Amino acid sequence: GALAGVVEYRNVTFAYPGAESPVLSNISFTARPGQTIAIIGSTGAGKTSLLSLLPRLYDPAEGEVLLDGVPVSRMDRADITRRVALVPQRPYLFSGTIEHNLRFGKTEATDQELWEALQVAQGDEFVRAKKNGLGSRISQGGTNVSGGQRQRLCIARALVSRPRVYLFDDSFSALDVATDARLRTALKGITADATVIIVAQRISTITEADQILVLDNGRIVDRGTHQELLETSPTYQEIVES
Ligand code: DGT
Ligand code: MG
Repeated sequence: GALAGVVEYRNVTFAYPGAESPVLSNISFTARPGQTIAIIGSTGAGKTSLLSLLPRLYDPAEGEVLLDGVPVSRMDRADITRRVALVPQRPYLFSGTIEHNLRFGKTEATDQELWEALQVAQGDEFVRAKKNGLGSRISQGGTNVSGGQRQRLCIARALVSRPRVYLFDDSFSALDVATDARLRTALKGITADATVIIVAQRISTITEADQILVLDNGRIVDRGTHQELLETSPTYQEIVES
C-alpha cells in the first residue's frame, strides 16, 4: 500500500540495560516512503542507538517506535526484518560464498538481482574480478575482503532483501568521496519508493536529504534541510566546519 514504510519515533527515551542515564531522550520524528532522513552528530551522540530501536535490538524505556502506525513492540521480529534492512556500522559477513552472504535468507532472488544490487553498491567490479565470482568464499567475519568491500557487500545484501525501510549506519564512510557519490546516485533509483534513514559522518553524503536531524548528547537539537541548518543551527555549522 501507499503507506508501507512509514517510520515514527514518538517521544522515545532509551537507556542501555544496567546504565544509569539515558542515551536517547525524547526523540520524535517521522520518515515517510520516498524520503531520505539523515542523522548527524558527534561520536557517542546516540546515532547507532537510535537506529537499533526500529529492528528491536533494544526496546525504549519510554515512548514508542511505530512502523506503519503499529508499535514495533507489538510486531514479530521476523515481520520487522522483512520490512526493515539495517546495514550496521560494523558490517558483518559470515563464512560462506559471496552469493550466500548476499541472499541471507532471500532465497528467491535471481543471480541477476544479486548483480544489480552489487552494481548499485559499487561492488560488482571486485566480485567479477574474483576467479569464482559470486561463488567466491568469504572467511568468517569477512576478514579476506577489505573494510570498504565488506561495506559494499552489506549494502548489496540490504538491497537484495527489498525492504520498505533502509537504515544505513555510517555505511558510506569507508568509501572514497567519488565512490560514495556514485553509490548514492545509483541508490536513489532503487530506493525511490522506500524510506531511507542515513547516519553519516560526511556532510557531502547528506546535503540532499529531505530532513537532517542533528543529534547531540541523545537529543535532537536541530532539524531541517542542509540549507536551513546552515542558517539556523550552530551545532550543524560546527559539524560542517570540522
Ligand atoms: P559513533 O558511531 O561513534 O559516531 O557514535 P553514535 O552516535 O553511534 O553513538 P552510540 O549510539 O553508539 O552510543 C551512544 C552512547 O551509548 C555512548 O555513550 C555509548 C553508549 N553505548 C553504545 N552502545 C552501548 C552498549 O551496547 N551498552 C552500553 N551500556 N552503552 C552503550
Ligand atoms: Mg554509531
